[in-house]
Amino acid sequence: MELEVYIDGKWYPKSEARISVFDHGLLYGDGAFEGIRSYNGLVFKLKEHLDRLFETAHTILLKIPLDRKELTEAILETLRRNRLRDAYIRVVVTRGVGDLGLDPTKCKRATVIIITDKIVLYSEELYKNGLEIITVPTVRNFPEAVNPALKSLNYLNNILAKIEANNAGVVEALLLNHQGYVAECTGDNVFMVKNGTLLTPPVYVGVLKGITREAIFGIAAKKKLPHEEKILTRHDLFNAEEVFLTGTAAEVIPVVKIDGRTIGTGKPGPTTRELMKAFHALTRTDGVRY
Ligand code: PXG
Repeated sequence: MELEVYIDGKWYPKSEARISVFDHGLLYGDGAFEGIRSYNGLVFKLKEHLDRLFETAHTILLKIPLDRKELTEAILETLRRNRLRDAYIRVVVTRGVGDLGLDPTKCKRATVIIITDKIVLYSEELYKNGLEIITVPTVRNFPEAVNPALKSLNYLNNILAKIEANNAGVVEALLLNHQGYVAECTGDNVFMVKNGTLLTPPVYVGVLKGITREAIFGIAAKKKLPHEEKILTRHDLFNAEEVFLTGTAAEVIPVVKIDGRTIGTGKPGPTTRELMKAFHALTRTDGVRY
């Protein structure tokens, strides 16, 4: 059976799921989205993802035509219809259909799309042996322009960084902010371990407040592992004991080389491996059942 996609209250087979070419999500990248995962029939951190979606929508003055309860039910029903126990869930809310011209007041109603499918970002081999990443010339968006804390449909900043990494023969890019401090990767937050302390850049540097990032801090707190937000430079990362990335799609993945510098021993470190294990355990037990 073909997967079904939710669009504005109805479900369509994947091959017939379409929206208008006049939708401002397509014409201008005007909208918000979330990438969520379910594991073993449980949606992981659904409340946190909905909070972030509604916050992004509030900031960009986008009215989501469903309330939280209705949107939750639409997500769970899409998962049930598709009989997916382990899924990647993409919720997209666009400004909706309007005229040519970027004025959003012409868009009468936001379009709501829910896709549930699979996602694989990196090979098993990379989870085992670690990633090599590079710093790219494209810097992360200025918080005063399009704040990276928004999960908006404008991902060109991230895509340019991804292209620059691909062109250099690596699969992931490290973006610095406009002051040269470490921001994040194209769809992942960055962590490092130094003297046993877990460090990640604060959100005001210009990064997404990742939900996996928050989950990792939660696990660290439980394990009494020292952890704090700190402004970081490339020099800090190069000399870290361990570096890893976190994101809904990527989960937790070790980094063993940055800009040609070996990180730690050049192999995924014990703290990273411990956190990967604890994160997987959490995803198996914590979530909204459907
Ligand atoms: N930074 C950015 C720029 C992101 O887009 C993260 C960090 C990690 O946040 P979470 O809340 O997921 O821990 C993201 C999330 C995809 C995909 O389709 C991307 C993300 C999430 C899910 C899927 O590539 N990015």
